[in-house]
Amino acid sequence: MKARVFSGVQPTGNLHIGNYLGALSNWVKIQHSYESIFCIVDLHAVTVYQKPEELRAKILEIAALFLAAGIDPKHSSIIVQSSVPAHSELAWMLTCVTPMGWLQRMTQFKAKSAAQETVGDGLFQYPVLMAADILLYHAAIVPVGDDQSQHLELTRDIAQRFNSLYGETFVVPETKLPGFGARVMGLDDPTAKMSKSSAGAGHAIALLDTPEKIRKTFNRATTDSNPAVDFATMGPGVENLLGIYQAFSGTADAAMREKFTGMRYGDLKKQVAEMVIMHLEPLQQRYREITADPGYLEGVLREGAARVTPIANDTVELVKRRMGLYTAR
Ligand code: AQP
Repeated sequence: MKARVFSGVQPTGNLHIGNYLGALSNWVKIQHSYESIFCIVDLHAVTVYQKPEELRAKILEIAALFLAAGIDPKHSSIIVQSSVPAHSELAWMLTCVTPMGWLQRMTQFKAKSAAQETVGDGLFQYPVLMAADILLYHAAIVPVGDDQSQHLELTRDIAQRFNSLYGETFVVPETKLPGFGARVMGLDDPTAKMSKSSAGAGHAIALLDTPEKIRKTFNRATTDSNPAVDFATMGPGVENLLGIYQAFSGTADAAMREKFTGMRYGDLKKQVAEMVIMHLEPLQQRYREITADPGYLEGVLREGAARVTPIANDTVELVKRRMGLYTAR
């Protein structure tokens, strides 16, 4: 039997090349080596307020982008988190075994709560729900970007704590970071990770941006005071641009040095922009085809939920029995 993989994306903001390189493109590469479940984590999205009609549209947009990126729905299950109630059920049980101190250490909570006027309890509990998402399917591998490493470590701690309290129940999952593109930085500020919720015009390249917009955004990207690429002294902005080129093209380190050493920044930006456009154009074409048939998309999500629900329900039953909760069976 193939090991199971689980990963997810929040239906918030516009999916960008950081999400693509850190998550989606790796899912596509590994999906056939595992039994794969890819999730649109809408319950995570509502940890901060979302306009209902926008959220609903975003869920379908992200599902279409999963397919456009190359997720094969015949092999991999694409699911919306809230359509499988067991995610919420298990999250509560795991909440009860998770010390608050563990959650207080989460850097993403600190960063996200600082930006909120009112901090909902859901934002604090977010990593427990994420642990439930993964542990529900006994996923062995979780392919994510580097920003999720701390949450994955917490998932492992929660699994181990539950197992030690109630007996061997959960698989303790491994984090799988991509070789290139684990942390794509903002183009306007290369000290901060590229993020969906950073609204600045020059910050991110969205997967559905037009070629003109992509060229313009790269053209404005922050570099450093050198006139041209110098691998020994380059700043984080240039490193980020080179990293994006390398991640999209798969160029080896030596070839990167040969190609880019001494290249003026204007030319570097053009090269990176064209490489990204070349990869995104077919994805955008597939996206247009997929969204032309909303019935197909809804069918994929229904089928995904139907495929994984028995696995999820079995886990909840097992956890209830382990904890001494009432089960009819
Ligand atoms: N900049 C990034 N570089 C590499 N990987 C990234 N990921 C996110 N940003 C980068 C990876 O994309 C997957 C989905 O992310 P998410 O939507 O679940 O959550 P996020 O990390 O909170 O994404 P954003 O873009 O920062 O969104 P907002 O601004 O809404 O919080 C994850 O595997 C993540 O590692």
